[in-house]
Amino acid sequence: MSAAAIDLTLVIPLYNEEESLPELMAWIDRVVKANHIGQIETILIDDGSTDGSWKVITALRQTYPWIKGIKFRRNYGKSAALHKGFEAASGEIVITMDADLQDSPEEIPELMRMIREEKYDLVSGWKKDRKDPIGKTLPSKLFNAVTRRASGIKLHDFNCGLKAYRNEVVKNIEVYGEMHRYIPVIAKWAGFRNIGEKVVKHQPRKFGYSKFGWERMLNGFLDILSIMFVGKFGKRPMHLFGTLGVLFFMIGFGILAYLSYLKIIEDIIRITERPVFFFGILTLIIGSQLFLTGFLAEMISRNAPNRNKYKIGETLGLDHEESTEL
Ligand SMILES: Nc1nc2c(ncn2[C@@H]2O[C@H](COP(=O)(O)OP(=O)(O)O)[C@@H](O)[C@H]2O)c(=O)[nH]1
Ligand SMILES: [Mg+2]
Repeated sequence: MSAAAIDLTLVIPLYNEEESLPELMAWIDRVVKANHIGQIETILIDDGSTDGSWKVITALRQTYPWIKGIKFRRNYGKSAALHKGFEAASGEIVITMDADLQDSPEEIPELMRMIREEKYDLVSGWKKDRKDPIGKTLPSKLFNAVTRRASGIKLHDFNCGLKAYRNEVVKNIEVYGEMHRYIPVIAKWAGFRNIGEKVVKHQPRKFGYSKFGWERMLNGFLDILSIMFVGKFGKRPMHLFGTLGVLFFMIGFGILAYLSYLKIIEDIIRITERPVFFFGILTLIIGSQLFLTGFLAEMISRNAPNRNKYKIGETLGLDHEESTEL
């Protein structure tokens, strides 16, 4: 690698963290020097802070030339900030961390070693001894259990802000909405299956206040449905909707055929007063709707610009276009 190449990119999304930033940058600087980490860049993404965070960042850049910044005009959320940071990151290894001093920069050297030597695509931090109120840790336990089941990835702490990646990984995943919680799941769907975990130290929040509460958590639950759906059926929606549609249609058809038989052959009247009559009609309609939905989704996905873009890790003697579709 040439002398100018960047060894490490730190991506730090933040929202109203003016008090923490000077201390965090000084801490990073100490760790980088003490461990001979080499060339670094730190991309601070100020997500529409209403305090003096951006001013602090601008001032800190005078002391630490390795600081880079992106400022959003308004608050878009942590996922959007990570996405922009990932896009800009040019380091061989990319590490994300929170700006609030709860994640310790001391973990950086070991995380880098795990990516380089143990060849992980992604290493996720695990705040085993988490220094947060029970109102946060309990929902988080539940969330992690659900995500573990749904994704089949054996991580204890999916949403840890401290994570390390090979550069290629961050260029091939797309996070939006509240999907930063599921980055290991998104990475797995993108073909990066070598996912590791490291127990990391966690500090109680020193300045400011936590910005993540219940409402953000709820949106997160819907996002995993999208991820699982897009990952599994994004390129073949008819397999899901069509199957369900046919199933429902057959149930409805069966019920109505039976009722018709009773009416015509056995001459039983008042079949329309039976609850099962309405159930039959309902499932028949739902079935055909699902089928049509699948059909439309199939038509759309066939015509979408990314219909034939797949993730290509490597080619010989050929260029290939990078695709970042989910
Ligand atoms: N970009 C961005 N970062 C945020 C936002 N809310 C919180 N953060 C950052 O995400 C990290 C974790 O947030 P925090 O409030 O400490 O959540 P907690 O650790 O789960 O209590 C911190 O660095 C915050 O500054 C947001 O809306 N946008
Ligand atoms: Mg925090």
